[in-house]
Amino acid sequence: MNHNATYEIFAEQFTREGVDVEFVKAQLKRQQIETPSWGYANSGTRFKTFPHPGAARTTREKLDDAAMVHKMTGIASSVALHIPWDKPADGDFDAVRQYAQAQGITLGAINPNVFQDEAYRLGSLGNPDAAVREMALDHILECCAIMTKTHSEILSLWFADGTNYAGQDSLRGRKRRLEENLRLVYANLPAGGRMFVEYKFFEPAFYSTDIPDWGVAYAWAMKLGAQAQVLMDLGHHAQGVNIEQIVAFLLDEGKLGGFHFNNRKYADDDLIVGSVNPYELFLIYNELTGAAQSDDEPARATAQRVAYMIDQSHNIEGKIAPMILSVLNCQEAYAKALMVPRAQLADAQANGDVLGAHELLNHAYKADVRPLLMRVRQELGAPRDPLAAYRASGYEEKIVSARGVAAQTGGYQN
Ligand code: RM4
Ligand code: MN
Ligand code: MN
Repeated sequence: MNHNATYEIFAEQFTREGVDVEFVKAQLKRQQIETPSWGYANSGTRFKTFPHPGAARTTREKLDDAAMVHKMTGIASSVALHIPWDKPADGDFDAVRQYAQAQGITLGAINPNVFQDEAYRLGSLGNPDAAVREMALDHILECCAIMTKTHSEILSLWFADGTNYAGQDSLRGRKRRLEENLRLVYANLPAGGRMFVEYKFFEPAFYSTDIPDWGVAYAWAMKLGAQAQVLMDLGHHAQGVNIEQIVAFLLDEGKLGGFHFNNRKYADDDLIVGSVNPYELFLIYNELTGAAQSDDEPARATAQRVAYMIDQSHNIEGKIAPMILSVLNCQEAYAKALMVPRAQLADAQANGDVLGAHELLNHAYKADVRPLLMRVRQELGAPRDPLAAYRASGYEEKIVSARGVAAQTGGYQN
């Protein structure tokens, strides 16, 4: 059966069930997923980084690869930068922005790096040494200035800060130092800029982490002000945590800023989003879509401003193909969330119909949305099968011969 016929059957079936298929399609065409510049370079685990032939070595190469992901998917038009990994030798960020623009993409969130310098052994903004705190603060303020040049709206803050042993440092002292400095960062945000506070329950600190969970990030965001919001990285929770419930809470409080999408089985695994638990990804999108379609403020407006970003570290699966697949998995989860019959679900919930409500949700989850997504891509001018199109494009062969294989040791490579 050809693609058009499959789509017609899909549209007919779900229209009969009450789904506004044209609306679903229009929403899908507006979806945006930001990819991370560092996902195109070699990165791995602390044990070994397996170099991928053709992996990007420079920011321009990362932007070229991100542009390719956008060309294949049609919905990944921006790239997050990590500073200093993406700092040009001449400091000319205007040129970086123009280069991105020429490739058909834009620059997104700015991620300061306050965890790889020797000085940060005991932390950055929470370090017991005032000189190190100042050094970290200066770097983040430099990132605020970079945001203006890159036309970035978002400053994404993640801190490796914490302690490894009980008694190593004062827990309250660390909290106070961090708070004092976060206030200074907030005060220096460029006009219209948003500051995201990311949490992570452990690693690299193993006894205590200064921003261990969403509650602490939420407390800072509340204390700092309206431009501060929480960044949720899907790999930064303990096993079994109900992530979609955190999403719902933060949306309702107007404090969910954005996501770092990835998937995990055990810890901060940084695997392809949707690869381990696609149902969880659907349930997250279900909360976001439900809020965006509701009349509840600030949940509605907050959901509509959420920044969807990928934060993954591909060690053995290549770079560009797994990034394309990650974007596609987000697209599929969103499509299914858009298929949830909101009014019927609300009725079932109000009537205490436990299983009926559950079935309504799962009926959407189980829908085969592939014909719909092929149609959406076609209308966006992207290939119907992005992974197949990428493999057939010759791009991988081109970058392998142009860039070669870089020798690696461990961790993230600049
Ligand atoms: C952290 C966190 C940050 C990311 C670094 C590289 O675990 O997820 O967002 O920038 O890794
Ligand atoms: Mn992250
Ligand atoms: Mn992480």
